[in-house]
Amino acid sequence: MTTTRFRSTEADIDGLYHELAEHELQPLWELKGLLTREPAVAGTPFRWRGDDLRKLAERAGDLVPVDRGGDRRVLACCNPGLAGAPYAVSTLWAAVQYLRGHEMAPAHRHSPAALRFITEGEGVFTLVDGDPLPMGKGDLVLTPSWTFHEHHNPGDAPMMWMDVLDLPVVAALDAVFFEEGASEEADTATAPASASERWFGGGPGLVPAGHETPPSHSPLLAYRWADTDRALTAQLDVSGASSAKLRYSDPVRGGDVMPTMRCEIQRIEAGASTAAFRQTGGRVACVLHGTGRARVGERVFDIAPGDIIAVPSWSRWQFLATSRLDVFSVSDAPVLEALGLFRTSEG
Ligand code: GTQ
Ligand code: FE2
Repeated sequence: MTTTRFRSTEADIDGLYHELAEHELQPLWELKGLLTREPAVAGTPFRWRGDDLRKLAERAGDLVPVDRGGDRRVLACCNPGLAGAPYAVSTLWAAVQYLRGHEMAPAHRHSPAALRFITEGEGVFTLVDGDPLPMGKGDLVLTPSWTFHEHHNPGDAPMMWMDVLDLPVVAALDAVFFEEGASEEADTATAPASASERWFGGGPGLVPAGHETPPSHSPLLAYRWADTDRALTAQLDVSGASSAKLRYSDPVRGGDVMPTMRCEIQRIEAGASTAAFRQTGGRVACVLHGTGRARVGERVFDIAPGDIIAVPSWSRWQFLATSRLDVFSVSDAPVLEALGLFRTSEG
C-alpha cells in the first residue's frame, strides 16, 4: 500500500524536531527506556559495614558539632548507582546518627516520616511531640510525618543508631516541608515511659476502647526488643521452621506502622537460609545479631551486626546464617500496595 502522507525529507524531519524542541516538546517515538519490560533500577545492591559506620561516626563526633547542617550528626548511606544522590535506594534514605554524651539534637519536624532502629547501646531518648521514647538495642522507634522530634543523650556514653526516612518519595512528590521547633529542657538521667506505649502497648491484642488514634500512622511509637524477641522465639517454636519473620503493625488497624514504610524483622537459625525473594520497591536491611551472608541481585556480602544493606527494587535477596541472624528491614511496600504496583516473586 502506498501513501503520500509520509514522503518527508530529512530536512522536513529536522525542521520539525527543531521546532518541537523550541516548544519544549519531545516525540515519544525517539524516546528510549521509558516503558521497560521490567523495572530499570538505578540503585545497585550494596552493603555498608557496621564497623566502618561506627568508626566514621565516632570521628564525625570528635570533629563536627551537632548543630552543623540540619541539626543532626548524620552520615547518609549513598548508593553508588544513584549518581551522588544521598539515598540508600532510590526511594529510601538510610543513615547512621551519632550523639555524644550530654548532647542534644534540637526539635524540628518535617513531612518526610522517619524511623530509628538501634543496633547497639542505649541511653538516648527521643521526644516525639513531647512524648519521651527511650531508645535501646533492638528497639524500633517511629517519628511519623510532621511530628516534632528531638534527641537527648543525658548519659556519658555516646550512642549511634540507624535512621530510615521516606524522604526520596516525598521529594519526588514535591511535598517536603520542614520547620524548626522549640526544644524542651529534658536532659534528665531517666525519661519516664512514653504515653504512647502506656496507651497502646499495654498487652498483646489489647487497645484502649474509645481512645482517639492518629489517622494515618500507628499510635504506638516504640516497638521494644523484648517483645520482638519473644514473638520471634514463639514463632520458631510453633512453626518448627528454621526462620521466622514478623511485620511491625499498627495495633489498632493492623496495617503498617506508617503509610509509606513497612517494617519487618527476620530470624534465621545458624546454618539455615531464607528462600530467594523479590518485590517491587526498595528495601534497606540492618543486621542486629549474628553473621552470615546476604545475597542481593548478583552480589554476595558477608554480613555482621550493624551492617546496612541496600536491596534495590526487583532484586532477588536471600540470607544465609552462619550464626543465628536477626535482620531488621524497611521497605516502601505500603506505597506500592496503595498504588496497585506491588509485585512479588519467590525463587
Ligand atoms: O533525626 O531528625 O537521618 O531530620 C535525617 C533527617 C535524621 C532526625 C536523619 C532527620 C533526622
Ligand atoms: Fe528529623
